[in-house]
Amino acid sequence: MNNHSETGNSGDISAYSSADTIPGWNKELDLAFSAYRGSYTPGRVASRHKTVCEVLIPGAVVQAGISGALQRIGKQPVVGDFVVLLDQPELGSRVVVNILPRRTCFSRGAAGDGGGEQVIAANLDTIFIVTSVGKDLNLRRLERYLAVVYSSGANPVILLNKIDLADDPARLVEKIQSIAGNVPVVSLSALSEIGLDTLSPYLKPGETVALIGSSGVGKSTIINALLGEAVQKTAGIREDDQKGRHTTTVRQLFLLPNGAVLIDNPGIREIQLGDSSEGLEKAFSEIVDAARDCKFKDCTHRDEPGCAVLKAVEDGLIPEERLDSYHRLTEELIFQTKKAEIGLKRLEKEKHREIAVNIKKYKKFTGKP
Ligand SMILES: Nc1nc2c(ncn2[C@@H]2O[C@H](COP(=O)(O)OP(=O)(O)OP(=O)(O)O)[C@@H](O)[C@H]2O)c(=O)[nH]1
Ligand SMILES: [Mg+2]
Ligand SMILES: [Zn+2]
Repeated sequence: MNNHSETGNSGDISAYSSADTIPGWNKELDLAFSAYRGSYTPGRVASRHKTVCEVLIPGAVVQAGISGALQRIGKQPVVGDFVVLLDQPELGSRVVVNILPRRTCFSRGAAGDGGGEQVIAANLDTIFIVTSVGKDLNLRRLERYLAVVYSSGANPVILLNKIDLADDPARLVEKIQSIAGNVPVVSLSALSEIGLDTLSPYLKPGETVALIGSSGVGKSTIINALLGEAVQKTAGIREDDQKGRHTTTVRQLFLLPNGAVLIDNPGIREIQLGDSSEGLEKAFSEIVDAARDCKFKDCTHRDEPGCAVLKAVEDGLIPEERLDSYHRLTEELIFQTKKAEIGLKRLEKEKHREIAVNIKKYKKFTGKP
């Protein structure tokens, strides 16, 4: 069915062409889509560019614009979204006219002082948080990732890549496990193809897995290894600082032969917490559990008498660095929330000003007082 492929030049397209359904499609989506008839078809966003999306439809990948109505209400289709397409054969084009309900939603706090969140991928079942042996391995950063991933609704799994470079990978896994709670930690080497099989429980047909992490940790190399072909470009680390070069620049969806979906992401420099209070609670569940026995309901676990968390630290049950981390991230979250509120207020003020100006213009135009 290769002749159905209409766009794209990347090596992954052929992988789609054998698909006769949309990977990840389920009964709920069927129900949501049943409201549409006639010239509407369902699809899944494979990659997103400024004004167009590449959309996976049964047996092909097509390009589609984004309807003006969607843009006006600020609804942005993202990679992984299941969408409703309107065929316009007379114009020879398709447009995304709606986004079907998202099962999970991975966002990050948007840059800039307006606060708010930016959804970057949708309908993910699992998120592989990828780190690698060497300088990238940082427990504090992993805690932050865990909080953000938990708040997306997807299940986190931590991947320690490049174990071919480690003397004692088991010790590193143990170190990571100490902050990961029940989150699985998988060690592997994508380059030497060690440990790739351990990922199969997360790569079931119809399941969607996204890979996130710093640039250069090997996300694209893992995708290539799992697909068994070099669909994604990968690149060397600069010798001097071990920082990656941001080789992947576009977020993109790939299909495994068994029908599982992989999403490669550009490297993340620093992940903002955004609206992750629930995620933070999950990422620090041992602190939240201990806090149930604090004397005061609003205990901040800093210096209050009868604080069960401080007691657990004293008794060596919770490492002090964990509590420090929890405090730091909680403060950051409070700061982010305040910033977002200020941003919202300012937006509202601007809107009022705009309305007042429009009323003035209208009065001038009609001559009404
Ligand atoms: N030694 C070793 N090197 C690896 C391994 N996996 C990846 N690399 C190398 O690490 C470098 C970066 O890999 P990429 O896959 O491009 O990293 P990435 O995470 O996709 O980076 P961005 O696209 O920039 O976010 C490449 O030179 C890979 O060959 C591994 O298991 N062991
Ligand atoms: Mg990459
Ligand atoms: Zn306390």
